[in-house]
Amino acid sequence: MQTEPITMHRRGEPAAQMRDCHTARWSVTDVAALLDLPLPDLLFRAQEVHRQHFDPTEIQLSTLLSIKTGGCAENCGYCSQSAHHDGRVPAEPMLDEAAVRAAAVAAKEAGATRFCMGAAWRQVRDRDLPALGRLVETVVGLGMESCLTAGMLKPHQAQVLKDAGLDYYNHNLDTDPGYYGQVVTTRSYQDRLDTLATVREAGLKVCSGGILGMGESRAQRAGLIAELANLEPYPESVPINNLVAIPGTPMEDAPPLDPIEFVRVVAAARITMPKSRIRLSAGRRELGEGVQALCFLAGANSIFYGDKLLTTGNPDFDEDRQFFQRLGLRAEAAADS
Ligand code: SAM
Ligand code: DTB
Ligand code: SF4
Repeated sequence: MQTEPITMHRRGEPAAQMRDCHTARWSVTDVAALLDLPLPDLLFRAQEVHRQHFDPTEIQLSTLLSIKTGGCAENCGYCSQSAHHDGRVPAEPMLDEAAVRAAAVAAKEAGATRFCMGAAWRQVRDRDLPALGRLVETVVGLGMESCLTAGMLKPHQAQVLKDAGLDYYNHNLDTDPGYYGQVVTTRSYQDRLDTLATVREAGLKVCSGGILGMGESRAQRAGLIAELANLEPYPESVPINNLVAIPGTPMEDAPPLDPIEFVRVVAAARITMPKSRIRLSAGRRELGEGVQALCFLAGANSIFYGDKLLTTGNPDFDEDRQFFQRLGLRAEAAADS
């Protein structure tokens, strides 16, 4: 019996035009073709997909807290927390439970539904697990979704966090595999993929995205989106960061990305990962309100909410509430409200 190669078709589109690999759901060429579309066509396609799966007026709000700042052993070229860079922030001890609870309560009162905790570690150590578990329980006990980003994870560690009630683990692919070596050399792309697989196997939801504006090409931006979209299954949450060029880091002089290019990548993320929360993450201030509004039209439906990210600034609660009011957007309701 003659069998045809297994090729997944998107409705109404000849497979040959859309895919140059039989197993990948999105080839880099597919994604590059999206990025090359005239902007009105790209936004129209993104909006069609967005409206099939979401109310386009509803935005999910995540608040971020750095629970362990600075002193990181990795050399990520964009990061103020790497011990390798002149522009490093001072290393601080891990926050205690009371401080984390207070920040989470304030975030919940301001309307955030997810609380994300970040630690400047290359990897989680077993001796930190009990404290991390208690912080997760604190956040979950407040009726918020919990997210942690703390570097590489081993399977038994992912299981402890899952058992503590953790909902999401954030671990970004950051860029195209072929550009990764220009960004960080103390770990490999495969290390990142392995941790994402570990997170998935433990039954945690995956939050993974990247950074735009690190000097990568459009083809490499397409490569990042294809990598994320071809994860099986693709991440539930996709943060798209606009590089914050921090003085004293190797990327301090990176030329700002054309903001329209940022909008295009958001649209491509929406089209290729239709059911994900696509989050406007670092560097929103630098994008400005007009570009952020275009991103919401391109399918972004989540933000980091609160005046600080990990070490850099972000619009404050009031500023974003007023911005949403002007746009006719509303915050996702909390599960228990
Ligand atoms: N150490 C953990 C790790 O690397 O997975 C968690 C914290 S790390 C700061 C989380 C993410 O923040 C990075 O993967 C990167 O995508 C993003 N990020 C860090 N510094 C940034 C910057 N200056 N501009 C934009 N995004 C940044
Ligand atoms: C993500 O993708 N972006 C957030 C969160 N996940 C951990 C972090 C952004 C950090 C921006 C630079 C800083 O504040 O140091
Ligand atoms: Fe460390 Fe994460 Fe910063 Fe890299 S991005 S230097 S792993 S804190």
